[in-house]
Amino acid sequence: LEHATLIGDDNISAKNPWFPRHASELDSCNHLMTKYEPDLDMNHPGFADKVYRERRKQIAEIAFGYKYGDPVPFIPYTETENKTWKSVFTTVLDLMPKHACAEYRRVFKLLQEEGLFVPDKIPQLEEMSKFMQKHTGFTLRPAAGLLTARDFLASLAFRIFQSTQYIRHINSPFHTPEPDAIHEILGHMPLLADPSFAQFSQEIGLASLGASDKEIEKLSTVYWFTVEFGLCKEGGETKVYGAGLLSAYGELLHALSDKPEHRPFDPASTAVQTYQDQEYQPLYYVAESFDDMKDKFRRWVSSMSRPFEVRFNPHTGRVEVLDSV
Ligand code: TIH
Ligand code: FE2
Repeated sequence: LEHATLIGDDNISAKNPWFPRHASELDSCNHLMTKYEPDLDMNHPGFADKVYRERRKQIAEIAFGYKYGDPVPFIPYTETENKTWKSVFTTVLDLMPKHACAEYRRVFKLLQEEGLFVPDKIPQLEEMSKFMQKHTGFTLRPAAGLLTARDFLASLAFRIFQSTQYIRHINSPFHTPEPDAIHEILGHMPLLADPSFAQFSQEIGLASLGASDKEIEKLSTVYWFTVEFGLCKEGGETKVYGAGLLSAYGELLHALSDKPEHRPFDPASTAVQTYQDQEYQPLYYVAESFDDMKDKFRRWVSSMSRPFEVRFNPHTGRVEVLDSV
């Protein structure tokens, strides 16, 4: 790499594909996967609720209008939405001390001390963004729904997390088939404010830039089994760090029970494991620790076939592309 040359952002080609080189270019990385939206998914708890669907749409519109550099727009959440938050928040409060990993517990406490995590009020994304920025440099931009894996992972390379802003349906507070702000805030954000976990997240993002469709599929599968549904060891016990478990207590208890299978995290095999995303998982991967998970992930990523290397320059906020041939 010492003699590698820097590739400019012109001359887009197979060897030099387009991908965002700066966070401002994420303005064009907001393509949606619509299959789990309440308008289309008959199993969505809001499918038959016109008022809910209108509200969800109204909040999603805000994300479409968002541009890099804007503060995340303030949402005056309704009484119903705050009630939904309260039921999820209080169950997390109950279960977290025993079942969540130490890193999550540590940041959760900070969020309580700062008055961001309280039972009666959904925190605003802009306040959460500022909190995370202070700890790891991660910031938020609003997303209108479930994004394509390529667009979602690309943002992580810049330490940006694309977050939904609408709230799940009141009738189904403990599990939702699509991400919502409660999942993002309670599940993802505490760990994005942990330095080691933030690093891991950014590395998945960097590995995704300019990757082939097949590799994106593998990376998003690794993301699924770690960031979303990962378990880890802690002093002889198994704890939860996956956001999809931390925001859905039914699945959290299922994951830690003896019903599903537990396997040691191993990126090469985890990356090709099929999964389904509508019901509880039948299989979870257990990491030894965040450090061990990062080591294994790095070794596996270096075996991926990109004809260039990327690195994030924190001074300019740009991703630099190096010709590695
Ligand atoms: N099932 C999670 C919840 O109810 O909070 C949300 C999701 C996680 C991953 C995909 S959807
Ligand atoms: Fe998620």
